[in-house]
Amino acid sequence: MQQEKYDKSSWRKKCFYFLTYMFVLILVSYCWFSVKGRSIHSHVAIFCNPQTNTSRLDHLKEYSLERMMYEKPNTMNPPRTDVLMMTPWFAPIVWEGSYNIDILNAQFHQRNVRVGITVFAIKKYTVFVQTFIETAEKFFMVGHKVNYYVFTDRPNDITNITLPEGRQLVLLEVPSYQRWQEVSMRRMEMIRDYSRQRFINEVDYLVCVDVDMKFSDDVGVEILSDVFGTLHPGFYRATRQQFTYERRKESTAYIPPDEGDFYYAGGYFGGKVEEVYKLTNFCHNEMMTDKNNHIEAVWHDESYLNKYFLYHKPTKILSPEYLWDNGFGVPAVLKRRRFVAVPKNHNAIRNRRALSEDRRTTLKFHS
Ligand code: 5GW
Ligand code: MN
Repeated sequence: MQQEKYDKSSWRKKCFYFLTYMFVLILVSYCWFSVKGRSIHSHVAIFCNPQTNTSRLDHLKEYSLERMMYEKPNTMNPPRTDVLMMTPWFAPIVWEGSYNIDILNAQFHQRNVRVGITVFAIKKYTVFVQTFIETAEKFFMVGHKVNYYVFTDRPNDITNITLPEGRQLVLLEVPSYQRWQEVSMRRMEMIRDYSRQRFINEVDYLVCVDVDMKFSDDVGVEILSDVFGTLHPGFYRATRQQFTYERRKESTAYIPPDEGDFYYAGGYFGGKVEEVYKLTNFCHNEMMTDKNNHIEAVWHDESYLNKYFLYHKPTKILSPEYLWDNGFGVPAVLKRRRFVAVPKNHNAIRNRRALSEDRRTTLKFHS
């Protein structure tokens, strides 16, 4: 009996403990889940709460133009009807009369734009540097911040030119290649490498041009855009069939006869540093692929540039006003000659082997 009584109370006790245990367990797990659930909710709430939300849009710099006096643009009367001023992908083609430089200067001054201009002066081409910079000081990006980047194998041959505040000359010593084709083509690789290391930290835009040139009229911020190319003076009236694109399928620069918008000049392209990096990286890589396959595109770097622009459309195009050669005369559509080839004494400037492969002789033939 005693034993039975004892067992009964012990069973009750056990029951009590068990129920208490279960109650505590349910209570704890309820609290735990509800806290966890709440914390998930509060996590979401942080993102939705407009009070604690931050955005880049809260820190935008406000740009606004001053009051300006100029002729009203006329919707029904375009400034030029003799030339194409817009591509089918809505990139402007820059001709005299198509822009108002005062509006553009005001916009670019507010943004405190910095422009780098690259030229290569390898071997005897150092003779062109002085005229290039002296004329650029008169006409290129006047009033804006400019860095001249002169790539050369002969830094001692470049006479130091004193420049005003906000403009500087930077000499970049680079190797010279034996073949002139290689001298021309390796520009892509060097511009790419310096864009990564240096230009991206120093300038907003790059303008990459030939050095055997002089400025003879204004070249300003109207040329600037994400990525721009220039109509070759020998081909701006030409048909697709006349364009001297690379036509051998074996080359990466190959363009089929039923494709192509314009024939862009190898001696004048540019854009934001990031875009120039992408362009030069593409061209250099395609050149290296071809080199491994023992093929070189017919017009060297220019052929690869034309391939790039076919499938990566430029956001602005410069008319031949920006890259002229007086060997082509002075057509009526050309209201200004801003940047003109300096006639080369081919015997003195180029080596004898280069003569037989002269580029311009062929260009004249095609124009
Ligand atoms: C030398 C011989 C034949 C072709 C090019 C060169 C050469 C070109 C050179 O010895 N040194 C040199 O620095 N260059 C760079 O490549 C110059 O920046 C030059 O403006 C650019 C393209 O060569 P160009 O200007 O002779 O090409 P075209 O088509 O304007 O006559
Ligand atoms: Mn040239």
